[in-house]
Amino acid sequence: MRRSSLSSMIPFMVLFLASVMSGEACAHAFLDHAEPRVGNKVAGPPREVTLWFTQKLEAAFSSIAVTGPSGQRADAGKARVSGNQMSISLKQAGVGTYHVNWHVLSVDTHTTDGSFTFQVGP
Ligand SMILES: [Cu+2]
Repeated sequence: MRRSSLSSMIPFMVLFLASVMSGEACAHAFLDHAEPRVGNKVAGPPREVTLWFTQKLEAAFSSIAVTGPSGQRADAGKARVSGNQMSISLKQAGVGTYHVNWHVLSVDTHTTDGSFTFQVGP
């Protein structure tokens, strides 16, 4: 009885190992670079922020939120996705530190998120 229940589990163990191994091979969508560049300082407020990822994105489940120097929302609405690139327009929010928070679903069905800052000022 004990022996047969163990052998009946083997197909599931094989499936589990296969899914773990394929998960390791999966790249996810990580931030490759951004404009304005991560941690960088730009002279004037940019009209938009663009992020490039290591994989193509699913537009319906990918978003960016940008907050300006005084903590106010600085993005002007919905992010635009094209392939592995996502952009969002900015409102005029003055000089100081901007926080960019992103959340994406890549075409491999995995979600990733992260944040970075850039500075606006002389
Ligand atoms: Cu993935």
